[in-house]
Amino acid sequence: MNKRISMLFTIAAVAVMGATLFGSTYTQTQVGAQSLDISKMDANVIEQIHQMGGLQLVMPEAFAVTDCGALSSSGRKVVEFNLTGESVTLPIMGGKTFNAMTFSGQIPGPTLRVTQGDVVKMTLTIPAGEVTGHGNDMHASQMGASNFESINPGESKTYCYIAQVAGTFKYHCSGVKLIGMDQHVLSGMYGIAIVDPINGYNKLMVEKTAVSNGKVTMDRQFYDPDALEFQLQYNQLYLTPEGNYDAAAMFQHHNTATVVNGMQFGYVPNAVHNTLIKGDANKNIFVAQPWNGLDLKQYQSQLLYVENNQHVRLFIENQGNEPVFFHIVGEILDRVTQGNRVQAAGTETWLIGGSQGAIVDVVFDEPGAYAAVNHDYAAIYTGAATVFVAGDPFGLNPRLVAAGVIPAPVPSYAYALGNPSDAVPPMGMNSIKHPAINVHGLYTDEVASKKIADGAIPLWEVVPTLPKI
Ligand SMILES: [Cu+2]
Repeated sequence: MNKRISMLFTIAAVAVMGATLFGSTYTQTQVGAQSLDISKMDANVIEQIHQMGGLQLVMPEAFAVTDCGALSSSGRKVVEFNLTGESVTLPIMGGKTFNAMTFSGQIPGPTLRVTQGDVVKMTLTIPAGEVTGHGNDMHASQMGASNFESINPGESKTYCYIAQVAGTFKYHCSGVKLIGMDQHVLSGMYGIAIVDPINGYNKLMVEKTAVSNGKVTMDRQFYDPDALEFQLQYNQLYLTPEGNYDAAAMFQHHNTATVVNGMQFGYVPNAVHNTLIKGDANKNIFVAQPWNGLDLKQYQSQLLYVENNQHVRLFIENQGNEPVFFHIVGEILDRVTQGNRVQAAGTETWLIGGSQGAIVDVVFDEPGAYAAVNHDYAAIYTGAATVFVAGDPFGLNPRLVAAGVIPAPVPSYAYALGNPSDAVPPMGMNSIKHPAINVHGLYTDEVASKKIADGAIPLWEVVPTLPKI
């Protein structure tokens, strides 16, 4: 057994333990010290605030007080960002569904990508049949909270702002005048805005050592600012057995699931990898394969493929209530940036608090499978494990070429299978184009169809037609 396969089995062993925990204590406290007994809260006060119209009395302005007209003719590039607020039913691991709230039929919502200094013109539309009003709070903006008021079903409103600061920023539903904000966000109404630095990203320095004339010396490696990019958004689900939002569980930090881009274990090996590596779709190479099977279409788990010695940039956002201890098993984070300022270099783990973003740059030196985790064990075992595969660790190139799946050896399996659409952000000024994109995400079927129309590969249709290897 070679080293990399051995490592994958190590990950699998971790997953077995996770699955065991799942079965016994599905909902458990991650941060017990922060528990709050909702039964002791003064319900009259909350009701009183509700009766007063939420925060309207103290912040009486209308939704769109920003002057889109003046900003549109200010000489800045105007980027329109259109969202809808829609309640839909979506799957949860294990075959059940939950009552989700979404921006534009997907969790997370669409990613906005702009350059520092651009004007963002955000329009939120609530369809006439929607069950509740919604709002939108973009952390990339800097304006009074009254701009994020509620929009009623059948209405549409717009606000504008200048994206002044570079970085990764959350956006989220602000509920109905802040009432129900927790339910709306934790049911799926969140996304990110990536604001690229006006002068582009900096080149990446990775510290290595070398042996020269019998001495061990510093050997700094420099990488071009252009990078292969991914987005990873962490959150929790708090659900009743019927799939409804469970506020009492939220106040006690008793989460039902930890999700990355809306799904538990959404980026782990699937039946296709079993077939490729084991020759049998049902012989798992990773024990936790909850989104396995081509029949799951856009919900089937998919791996993240990168090349060795390639600059990889990760846009990470913690959308949830629990801290994220971002760590990649088998790697050191080469650089961590927030607001285009380097916060750390050569660090093992980076703490990302609630509603905080970070940009992590990393180079995967050796072929292998690497698990990016929230290094909170409760989070790992409830869904926060994401597997990157660098290079050709399974030695598939000769077999794929011989079978005619690919014409020549490839530097990553992305050339054969693509990378998952929900993990790939829109292109920016220093983005390396992914060789292919496959359809993957907590999407409605309508959104998945649109991804296919835009060129993403529906692997559930394509894989059965590929030559056997
Ligand atoms: Cu909402």
